[in-house]
Amino acid sequence: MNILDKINSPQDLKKLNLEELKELAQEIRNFIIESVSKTGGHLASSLGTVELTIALHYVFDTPKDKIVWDVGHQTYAHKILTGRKNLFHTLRQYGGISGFPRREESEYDVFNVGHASTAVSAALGIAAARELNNEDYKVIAVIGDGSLSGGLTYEGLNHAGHLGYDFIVVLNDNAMFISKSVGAVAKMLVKILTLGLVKKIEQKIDKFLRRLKYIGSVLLRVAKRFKLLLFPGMLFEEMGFAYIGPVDGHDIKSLCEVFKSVKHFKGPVVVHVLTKKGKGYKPAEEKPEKFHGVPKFDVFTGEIEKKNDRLTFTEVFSKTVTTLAEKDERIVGITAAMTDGCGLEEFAKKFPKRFFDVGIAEEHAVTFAAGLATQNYIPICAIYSTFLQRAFDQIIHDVALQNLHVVFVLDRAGIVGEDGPTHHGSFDLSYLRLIPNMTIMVPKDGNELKDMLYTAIYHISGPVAIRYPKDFVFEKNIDISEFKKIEIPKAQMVYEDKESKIYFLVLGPKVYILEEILKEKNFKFSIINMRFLKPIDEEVLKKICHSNNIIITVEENTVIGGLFSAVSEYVVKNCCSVKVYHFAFPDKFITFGKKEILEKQIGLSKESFCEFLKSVSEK
Ligand SMILES: Cc1ncc(C[n+]2csc(CCOP(=O)(O)OP(=O)(O)O)c2C)c(N)n1
Repeated sequence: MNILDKINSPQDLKKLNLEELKELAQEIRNFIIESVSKTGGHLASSLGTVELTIALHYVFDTPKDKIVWDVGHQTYAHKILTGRKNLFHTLRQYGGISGFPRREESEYDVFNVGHASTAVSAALGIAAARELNNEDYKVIAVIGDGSLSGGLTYEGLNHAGHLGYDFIVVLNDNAMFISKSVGAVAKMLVKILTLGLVKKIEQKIDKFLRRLKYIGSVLLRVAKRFKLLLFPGMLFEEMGFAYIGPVDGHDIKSLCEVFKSVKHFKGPVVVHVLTKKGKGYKPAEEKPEKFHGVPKFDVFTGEIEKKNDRLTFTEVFSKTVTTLAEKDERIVGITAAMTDGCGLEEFAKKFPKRFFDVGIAEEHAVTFAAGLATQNYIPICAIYSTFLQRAFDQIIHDVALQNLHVVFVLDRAGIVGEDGPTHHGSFDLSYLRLIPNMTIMVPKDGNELKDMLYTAIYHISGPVAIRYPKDFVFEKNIDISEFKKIEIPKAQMVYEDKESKIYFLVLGPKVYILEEILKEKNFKFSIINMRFLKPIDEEVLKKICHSNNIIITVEENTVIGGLFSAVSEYVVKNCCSVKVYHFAFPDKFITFGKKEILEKQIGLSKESFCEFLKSVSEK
């Protein structure tokens, strides 16, 4: 029997000696690699935190002591140690366990997460509740260096320093976000490790430790033993934190000793831990960005399952923006730590000066784009639908209010599948439609995306958004050298059946599912590709919104505030007597799992369309 077989909770962990803990780390690592190779998942970050997770659960008294993870993509070892080992093969699968911490899943999951930079604020809220209740437990926020590029983390650190509660922040520094890290703080973390700075810092230690009295002498002993630095200066000290580190994040002994000593520390403290992304699995160590979020792969060769060779919307955007930027120096590309995911890798290579990865800082990305737009640049702000939620006020206050020409490109709009509710792009049509001056376009395929980007850059003057799903485009090949202006806000009659009263008004690629139904089944209806949500094509609505017609809106967005709302508003405003039905996401958070399964579950599949058509045809 191996050690992992005997571990069902952190209590079992506490019975092990150091050698057994080391052995356990290896077993957990193998277990994660083996399992994720079959399910896909966030491998590299989770491999980097195996020893850190073991040490935290070994030293602290969880779940009484509370560990709050940032992003949550690095928590596989945490899941395995906290009673979910036997369910781990269901990771990210419909009905299985989530790829992120979820309070519904375990008492050890203290705070639900998926977006970055929330841990310090959430953990501080928990610490404040502890103080108000006169309770006694530890609160530990585990943040990545990536999280330090997001403003929310500083808001939390600043407040924590002010409150002065006992509060531990573990900074898991692997010198990477998804790909290489960006920003001044990231550079500072690297500098901390260089000798010149170390020397200066050491001179400050005495003064610092004198202030800490008894705890100071304990920390000094630990520091000497593990060759750690203790220094009060720099960023964290200014914010009211004590700092300890850097600690080797793969040395369980050091980690346990350091955590044992900070456990008794009074006030806020940062423990700086150095880890390697992908640790212990060579292919992931060598290509951590490829194994950040990875599909199935071959454990022995490290070969990642190939997607088929169809083009994705992301790839079409990537080629289009690069082609247009070749001819126009005003075009700049902006991303918030998602260069690859958003399709800006090639742009970054070709136009390094006109490319800006701002870190995990969506609010900054948008206001930064607004600043560029005031100086007649044309910023292409490429941010996933779910992450742009962060920058709602910046879109209103900094862009739309001044009617600035910023082009928002929202990838992953709609259901994303296995990452689940924190990552589905369910809301952008709603949160963008309510903003004055905004134009919103939704392409049904790659050619339309290409022409929409061209139209957004050259034929629209205020803020404009183009949104598309994580999916393949309909076409096999696309000629990216020719561009057509799309008339604003003209919808496209894809198929008209003059004998039918049924009109599908569609935003996005579901046009093709309806075309398939027309070809394969014996239903009669018309399909209109709306293209624009805002402004909406009132001409087309005027033509079809009258008695006896049946209008059905189709959109990959929550039912509140998108196309169904826009058409309903038109119908009420113009006193049209017409029936309007909708296919959209329900007003609920949608779980995780394969996209096809989720779309069936929420009634956005081919079968659901057919069932509906059958029911209205029978009437
Ligand atoms: C608000 C937000 N923007 C973007 C992302 C996408 N994202 C997931 S993990 C990650 C990198 C996080 O870096 P770090 O915390 O250092 O962890 P690492 O991946 O290096 O282990 C990013 C940008 C996100 N989760 N949340």
